[in-house]
Amino acid sequence: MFKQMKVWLALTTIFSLLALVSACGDKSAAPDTNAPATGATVKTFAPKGNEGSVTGVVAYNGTPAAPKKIDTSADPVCGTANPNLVTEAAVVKDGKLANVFVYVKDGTTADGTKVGDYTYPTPSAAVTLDQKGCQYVPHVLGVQTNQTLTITNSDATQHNIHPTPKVNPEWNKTQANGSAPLNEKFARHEVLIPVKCNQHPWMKSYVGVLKHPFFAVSAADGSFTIKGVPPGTYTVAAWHEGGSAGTEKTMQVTVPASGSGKADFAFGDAATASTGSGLQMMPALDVPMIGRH
Ligand SMILES: [Cu+2]
Repeated sequence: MFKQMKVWLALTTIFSLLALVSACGDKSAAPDTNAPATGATVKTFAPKGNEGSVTGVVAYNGTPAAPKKIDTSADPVCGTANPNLVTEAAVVKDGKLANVFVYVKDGTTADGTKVGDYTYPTPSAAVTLDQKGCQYVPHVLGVQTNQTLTITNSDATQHNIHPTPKVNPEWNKTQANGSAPLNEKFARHEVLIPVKCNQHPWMKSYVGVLKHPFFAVSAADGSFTIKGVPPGTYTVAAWHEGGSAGTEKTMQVTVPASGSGKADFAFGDAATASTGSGLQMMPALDVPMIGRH
């Protein structure tokens, strides 16, 4: 009698534990990569007035592949609108690289809060991605999670916008010439989402989706400024397209109160070589973006 009771108690305990484990499993599988780390106190980020910035220039060492002229004969409208359309895989001018997505990847603000443990208000202003001259303008852009991305068609032809994300839902939508803008959102952090056009195979764009507003894209002269960064020490990442998933380099940057932290990056052949041989200089880490999420 006693023995039976013991067995029953043991079984009950095992089943309770199993239930607990599976409940935890469900929780960790919840589809929200924006959630702060388990146990972290959720704080809403609010500027204190002593924010600074991360500034820098992205260089391109070596000679990039020359832009290729795009054959637009499949759609005469594109050839008329943009007869000199070229590829944008590496837009380099005077050794400086445009279209690099630079962002705060990780780090801790001066008050000891990890940047990922804050929640950030969603901006009410939309970011626009235009289709103009049968290319995406801009070529690289950033939005915050759930911020509206307005997609416009300035061309006299039809486009088909087709983001191919890994963690957000995939979709594609036809946008005829003259039709209303599309308003879309991405709910989850993802750096970066490739965007293509099913009508025009050369059209490419990349959308970085971050939960926070600390990102920028390098301009034609390679320069960028990430504004409104709270004082702290961060891992700043620079991402550039190429290969299957692009290349990302990172460096540590300290932003002083109301000041500026410097983050100069370099891509290209020579930059890759120096990354391999100059460990004592703590060069920017060259991390191939394989299996990122
Ligand atoms: Cu198109």
